[in-house]
Amino acid sequence: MRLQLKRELAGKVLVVHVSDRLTEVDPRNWTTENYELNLSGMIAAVAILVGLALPTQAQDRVNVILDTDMASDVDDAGALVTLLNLEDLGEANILAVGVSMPHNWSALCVDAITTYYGRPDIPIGTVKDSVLDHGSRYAEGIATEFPRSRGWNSIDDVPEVIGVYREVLAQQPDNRVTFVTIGPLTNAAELLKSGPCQHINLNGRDLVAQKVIRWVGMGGNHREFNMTGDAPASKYALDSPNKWPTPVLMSGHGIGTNIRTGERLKDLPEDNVLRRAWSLYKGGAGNDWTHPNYDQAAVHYAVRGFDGGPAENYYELIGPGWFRIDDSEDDSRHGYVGYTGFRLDPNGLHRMKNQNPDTFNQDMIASELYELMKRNPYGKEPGDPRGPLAAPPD
Ligand SMILES: [Ca+2]
Repeated sequence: MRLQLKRELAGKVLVVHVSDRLTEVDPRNWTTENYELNLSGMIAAVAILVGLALPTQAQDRVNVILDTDMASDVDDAGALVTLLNLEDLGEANILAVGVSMPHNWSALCVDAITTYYGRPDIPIGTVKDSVLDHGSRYAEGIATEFPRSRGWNSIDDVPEVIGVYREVLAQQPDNRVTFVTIGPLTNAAELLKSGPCQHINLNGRDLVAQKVIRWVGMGGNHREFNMTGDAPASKYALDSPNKWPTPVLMSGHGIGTNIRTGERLKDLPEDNVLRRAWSLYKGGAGNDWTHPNYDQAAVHYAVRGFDGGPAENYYELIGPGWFRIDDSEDDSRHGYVGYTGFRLDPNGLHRMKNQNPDTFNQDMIASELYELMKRNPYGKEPGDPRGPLAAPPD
């Protein structure tokens, strides 16, 4: 038998031939044009055709540590919900969520959102001491209006983040962890500086080198906040002799600016946690909820942008090279110091992600992100065959 099927994939047509000849199907080559495979391979072909959303095998999930400043901008809440739904779809595995801003309600807000999505078991940690606390329009509201699971009353009760990261990393196989930052780089630097602990006898930099495959961050050039908000940390993590030892890919400011979502979150029930976060941030449903997707774009790319994932071709990469961080400039007009540059170097480990003019379709990516942000959490879909969500412990 012979069957030819087509699917639009990131602007390219994938053609799959099904024949009686045995040929391997390698999903990493989705963007090449043709495959031939025998009947036994048909299941794989159908899986490719109908669902880039079909659950992958557990070993194919992207293992993610998410480092967030869940406070000043509401896109962090959108990014966490995006990641939780990518996990529910079988594409990601959330190892831990760390908070990079010492705002009293940030980690408790993460507790509430992960509880809402049926994941009260995800380890959460927070930075305790940092120069950064820009306040939040939504973190306290989410933390106090929605059930939480961890029994914390304030930031004082939350585990210190570097200890959480080290314990989680120690338990992982080598080269399997994707470290995702959607806030300032305070925790990345402190992880590198950490010493051996009871979980593993490696210093932080060696631990990262052994366990982390890549760091994907939301961070832009020039004076983008995440790269310069804690400029000394950024300099240590990206531009020092002891800098991060794996490939680093930064999702630039312009990408998130060009991907806009938010307004359709008004369609969700008023007790949906993300709708509520947006409402608190935007000052009620009477206002325009349209908002850039800086952090969601980075999380989306971290999970779907590698190893043949459907977002791999949305972007082009600038580099390799090295980020250069100037942490000496006092820019009181912007309220922070620092300046970021990028120097091309064939031996560099750093890359900047940019829109691929041939395949980047902001409306298409916004639709994907909407699907992920609006998706009902486990057990809350009417008639959900997975059954009701277990009530969080008191
Ligand atoms: Ca952020």
